Amino acid sequence: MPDVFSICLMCTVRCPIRVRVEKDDVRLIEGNPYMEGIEGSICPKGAAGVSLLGDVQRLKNPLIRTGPRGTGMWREASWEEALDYVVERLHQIREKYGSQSIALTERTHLNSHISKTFLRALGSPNYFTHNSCCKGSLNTAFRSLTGYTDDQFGVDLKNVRYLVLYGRNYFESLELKAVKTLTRSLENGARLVYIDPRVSVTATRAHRYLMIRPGTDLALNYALMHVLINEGLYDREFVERWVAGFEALAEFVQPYTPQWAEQETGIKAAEIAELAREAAAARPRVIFHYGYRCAHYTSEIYLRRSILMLNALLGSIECPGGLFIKKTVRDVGRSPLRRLTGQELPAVKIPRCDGAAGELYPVADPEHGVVQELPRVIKEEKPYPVKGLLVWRHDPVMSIPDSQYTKEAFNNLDLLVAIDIQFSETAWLADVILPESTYLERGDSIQEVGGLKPMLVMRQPAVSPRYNTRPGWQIIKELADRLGIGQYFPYRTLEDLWNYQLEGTGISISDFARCGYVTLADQAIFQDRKDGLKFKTPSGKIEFVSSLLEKNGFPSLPPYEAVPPAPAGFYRLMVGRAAVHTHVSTQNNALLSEQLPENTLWINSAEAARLGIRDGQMVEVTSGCGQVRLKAQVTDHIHPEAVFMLHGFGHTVPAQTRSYGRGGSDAVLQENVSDRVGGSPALQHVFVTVRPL
Ligand SMILES: Nc1nc2c(c(=O)[nH]1)N[C@H]1C(S)=C(S)[C@@H](COP(=O)(O)OP(=O)(O)OC[C@H]3O[C@@H](n4cnc5c(=O)[nH]c(N)nc54)[C@H](O)[C@@H]3O)O[C@H]1N2
Ligand SMILES: Nc1nc2c(c(=O)[nH]1)N[C@H]1C(S)=C(S)[C@@H](COP(=O)(O)OP(=O)(O)OC[C@H]3O[C@@H](n4cnc5c(=O)[nH]c(N)nc54)[C@H](O)[C@@H]3O)O[C@H]1N2
Ligand code: SF4
Ligand SMILES: [Mo]
Repeated sequence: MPDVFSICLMCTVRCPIRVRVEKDDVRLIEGNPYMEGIEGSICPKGAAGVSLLGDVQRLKNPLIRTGPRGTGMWREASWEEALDYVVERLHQIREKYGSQSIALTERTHLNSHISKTFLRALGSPNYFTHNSCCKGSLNTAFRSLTGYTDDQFGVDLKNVRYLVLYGRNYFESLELKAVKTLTRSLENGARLVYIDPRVSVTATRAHRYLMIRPGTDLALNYALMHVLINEGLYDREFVERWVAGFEALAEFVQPYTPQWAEQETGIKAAEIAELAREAAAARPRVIFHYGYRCAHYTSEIYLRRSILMLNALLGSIECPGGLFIKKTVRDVGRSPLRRLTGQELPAVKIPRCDGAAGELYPVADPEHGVVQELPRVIKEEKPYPVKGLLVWRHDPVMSIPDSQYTKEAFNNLDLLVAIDIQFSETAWLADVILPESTYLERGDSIQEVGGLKPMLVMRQPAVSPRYNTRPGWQIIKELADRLGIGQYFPYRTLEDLWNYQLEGTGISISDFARCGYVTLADQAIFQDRKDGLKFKTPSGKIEFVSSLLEKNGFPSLPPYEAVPPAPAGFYRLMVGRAAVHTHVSTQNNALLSEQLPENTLWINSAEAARLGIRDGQMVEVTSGCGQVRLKAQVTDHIHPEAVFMLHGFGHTVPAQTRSYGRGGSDAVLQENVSDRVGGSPALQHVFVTVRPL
């Protein structure tokens, strides 16, 4: 059986895999057995990748819409016709409204340097990724403190002794390597603290579980800092050398005693103090995990900053068992992979339409944009019209709060193009669908993986495309050729693309043959904590008082403000993920839909009894934006102020029969309200009522 080493794409974690192939068919997908930390393991979603290939409900040909949006009236078209159609419309839009009226949004992927180049070459600043909806405020928090983005940092779970997770539900919201490493560390005596208003699977693995009142983690953190500072438990040496603004923090946290935080969080003052002391005893091999999402309120930036500041106070930065700055190809003295974005491209002078790095979101990352602003821009045509939208591996209708609004906004587009592998909610509204080959049928740009030991990993096609589909990098190239910007895409084949990337690195395609990746260091690389740490802030230190924030008019340490309490009769809506599904994209997978066909509404037993709701009964959940119906899951394992549902269900595309109408969508209920500093939508800002049916 020939083996093909590649990279999984059933979610975005991109685990290295080995695909066992027989007669151009996939027999088995397993984790790459050679890769340290993976050793052959795969998660349920990764294994279910086999069912993508032969799925009769996948996209098989380019499609052009023939009826009103959303009615499912399509005709099949040849690639030539579909691409010509898109290009003709793009020309019309550019002529009428200017280049800036074309936007592209995608879930960042290995070919993002290609899509970015495409937009730049077209003359539009409006390139977006999903990032703001995932961890935009975390990104801003990192930049405000260290000058690095969150992507440039990692956590050393292998050597950690004390790990604190704020709703970072590792054992369900999976990263395979992390789960395996963490499991081993726990077996070897590491302690786990888990904080969540809901008992997730990770909570059941914790040594200390804290059922915190929803949205109050920041109060807990200020009290933890209070104890660490007032009891002199912090790492004085590290703080003196590497922190700017410690005195300001020390003064700032004085009112925030554990007794004060008990009122806010519902966690006993004594337990808060104990947590601080335990963590300090394990320093520097302590991680307060900065997570991805957790609370998602309008003040999220300050929660993320507080978590990072706790690590800095304990000196758990750039050391074994702590946070580390990811090392790149440059750190091992090699040239980085070439990217198309490295070419001389036309300068784009028009400001972004979403206000990232502008007036609306002065410190949000313009490299990713604030994608949840896009529906408003499209609908209101302010600051200018955006009339053409390309969506590549992204489903904004389900991944941006307030689906109804997003759908209405998309009605105002002259051209909506979806590049997907199946009918997403967004594709269903598109004018043209360009079907991409699945990750098992295509290769992509080589991935540079930063870490303690940097490496390069390759996605290679395992089998030939089953239908009339193409890789995304080819689709963009063909559009570019037709638009007269083909010179910025100097490749024809996958090998051309790989060779372009590898030029000057001293590595060749054949180096990937043995196991699909190339390691660039034998030993973990750390910077010198005594004198050699390289923070990219103006002070060269971790900035508790942040130049980035202050110069843009935002305070570094604003007084604590509680999240708005739920009005009587309302609940806070919390959301999260399950181990067997990826966001909004696997609910129609033939294997995974059997494992978990629908979501439920978790509701506290006492509240359910008050409302007359039985376990398993259908309920109606209503917010100011919309309404969904799903089954109740009555449980003691959730805080009485909140209800919870899994994200990703409640699909409305009839052609996707396994997910159609199953469960409810959180995005229908959520309001599109953002953290104006950090740039993320406050997904859990919304309150809902629940009624038995
Ligand atoms: N299986 C699977 N794994 C995935 C993904 C996937 O789709 N499926 N996606 C990947 C991606 S892109 C991401 S961003 C990560 C997400 O990884 P996580 O951030 O771990 O993911 P969520 O599942 O969103 O979990 C959020 C948790 O926060 C809790 N929570 C809600 N409100 C509060 C609060 O006020 N305080 C605290 N402390 N907790 C709160 C919720 O109850 C929930 O358990 O997962 C990654 N891994
Ligand atoms: N309401 C709400 N919104 C959220 C979240 C939430 O919990 N609730 N979570 C946020 C988070 S953490 C994240 S990371 C984002 C994720 O947001 P999205 O990126 O929108 O979600 P995904 O499910 O990862 O996939 C999006 C699309 O990619 C398509 N796709 C899968 N594989 C391929 C491929 O090989 N090629 C192409 N072209 N397309 C492919 C899928 O069919 C799907 O339509 O959503 C964010 N938005
Ligand atoms: S976590 Fe699972 S689905 Fe995600 S990349 Fe890894 S194996 Fe694939
Ligand atoms: Mo995410």
